[in-house]
Amino acid sequence: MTNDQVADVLDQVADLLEFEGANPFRIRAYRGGSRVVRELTESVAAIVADGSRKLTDLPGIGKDLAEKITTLIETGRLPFLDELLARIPESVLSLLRIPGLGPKKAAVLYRELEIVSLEQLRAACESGAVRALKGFAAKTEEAILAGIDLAASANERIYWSKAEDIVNALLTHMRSAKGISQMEIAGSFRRGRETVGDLDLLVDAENSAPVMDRFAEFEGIADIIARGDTKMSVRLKSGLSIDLRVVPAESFGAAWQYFTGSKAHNVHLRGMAKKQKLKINEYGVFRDEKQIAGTSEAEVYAALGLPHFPPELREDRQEFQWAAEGDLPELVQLSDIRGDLHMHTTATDGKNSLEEMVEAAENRGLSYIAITDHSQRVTMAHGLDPERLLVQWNHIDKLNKDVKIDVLKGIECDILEKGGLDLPDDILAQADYVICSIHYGQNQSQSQITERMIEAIEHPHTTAIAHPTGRLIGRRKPYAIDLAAVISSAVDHKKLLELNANPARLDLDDITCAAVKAEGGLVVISTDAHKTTGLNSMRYGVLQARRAGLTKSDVANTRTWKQLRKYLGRAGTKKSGGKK
Ligand code: DGT
Ligand code: CA
Ligand code: CA
Ligand code: ZN
Repeated sequence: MTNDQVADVLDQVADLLEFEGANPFRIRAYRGGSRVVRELTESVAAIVADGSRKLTDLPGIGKDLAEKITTLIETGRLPFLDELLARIPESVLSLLRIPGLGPKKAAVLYRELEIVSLEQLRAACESGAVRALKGFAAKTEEAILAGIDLAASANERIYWSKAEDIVNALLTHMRSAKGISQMEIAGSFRRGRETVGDLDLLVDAENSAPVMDRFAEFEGIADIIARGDTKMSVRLKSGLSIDLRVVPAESFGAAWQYFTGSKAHNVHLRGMAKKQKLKINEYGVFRDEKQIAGTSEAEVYAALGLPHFPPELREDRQEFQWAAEGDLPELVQLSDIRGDLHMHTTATDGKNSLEEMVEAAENRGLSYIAITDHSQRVTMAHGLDPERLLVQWNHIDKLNKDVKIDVLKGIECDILEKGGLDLPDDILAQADYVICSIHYGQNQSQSQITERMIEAIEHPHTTAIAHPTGRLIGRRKPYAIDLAAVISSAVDHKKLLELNANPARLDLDDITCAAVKAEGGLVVISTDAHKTTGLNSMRYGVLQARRAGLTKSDVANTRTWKQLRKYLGRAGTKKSGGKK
């Protein structure tokens, strides 16, 4: 459990206590404890695990709090929190998190107006019932309404990978509907955005009624928001909405183009059409009133003299300029990927053994992988010290004699809080592949973090930087870091910057990957797999790379290991360097 996770639980307890009107000292103790844990530069779990140390030695952590934190870390649960949660209606919890409200005010609303949900709260604000309460004003109402919108939009978006599961189920479900000639997903999902707000399904059918009837039967629908002749919207129990549009064949391409977006791309397109005295909308491309294109997307773009843009590029970033120059990049594909250079085993926090990971990689057609378990500093993951690391490398040397793929001796070496790498140079010198990453001291200043990172990049044994910003999409902001400086240093020293393909990370993001390319650097797409199935995440990374406009040559691991090793200027060891 990370310090942030522990702190989040303590904050939640404080919120709930405050909601219940508990003793202010008690509330303050939890809030104080949360702050201490969050700002701690070492892992609180490590302190708990270390028998010679006591949590009560930390400032602001008393005996009661120390016990609670220990229980939480050792069992992953806090019974005291469960008790609080059992006493409070679940929907009230969403009220506590609204910016501008807070637990105290939420408690008043609950007591005085019996408000337990966001919908009730919105209605109460709009009716003026809230401002009539003591301690509330018209301004508070406004702030709460703004907060509701913010909270709603913050929770709405889901990871692309999650959306994909729903898309697959949806398409399977819809295939048995009567009279569907074509069916496609549009919107942000098709563009491969890292998160998806809602799904947009497009169907070509002459008769919309049977299509909509079938749509209404999709499993997990909570309510039907709207149903018209050609358009229908539903909301799933999970909160995700799906928009369905039924269009005729002669407009299918135009509609697919229009509803794929992005909006910015479409706006640009409309402007270009206007200049050519054409009109473009979801029904087609028109000269005067005559439709000149619409059945296929390619035809729609061609009517405007444009190439058939890959959906991932349709963000009105560089695609129109590329098209004008006749120089649309040929985007990297999953089948271009030859190796995966970041993964874990049971030696640290992975769930599968070295042999299992190797076999899984072979089954996926990879020709090389790097085993990169955590280094010693990452105590919670049971990180490797030099002795255990050398045992693993010895094991890899032996294994390499029996397997077809190249298994590289790697390490995910922690960049220490005070700067410097977590393992001695003479050990790192024996590695085929060294990725460095920051796990601790994420709250340091931008200059501190950037300095640590650049020092790691400059280290002669470093090959790549893993998840360079530390963000977790929708959950944890990137740490403060000067990415331009990091990119320029990586390019200067011929070091790779990772695009971590874990769908919750996708770190670096598309815009930063494009910046790496622009500076002449190489991105390495890695899964950071913690189990064999984690290797399947490569495609999320490839999708993100495509959004960045990366081609095969911009991605390090489309090369053979021999080519890449040469680029990196790394000596090949006899067993893992020389085969291919
Ligand atoms: P999302 O759902 O927030 O992840 O993002 P999108 O891009 O899927 O947005 P959505 O579902 O609101 O609309 C789907 C597409 O429909 C959008 O990408 C472009 C098109 N579209 C929607 N509204 C407009 C509009 O007002 N103007 C234009 N030109 N296109 C629009
Ligand atoms: Ca959408
Ligand atoms: Ca939509
Ligand atoms: Zn890792």
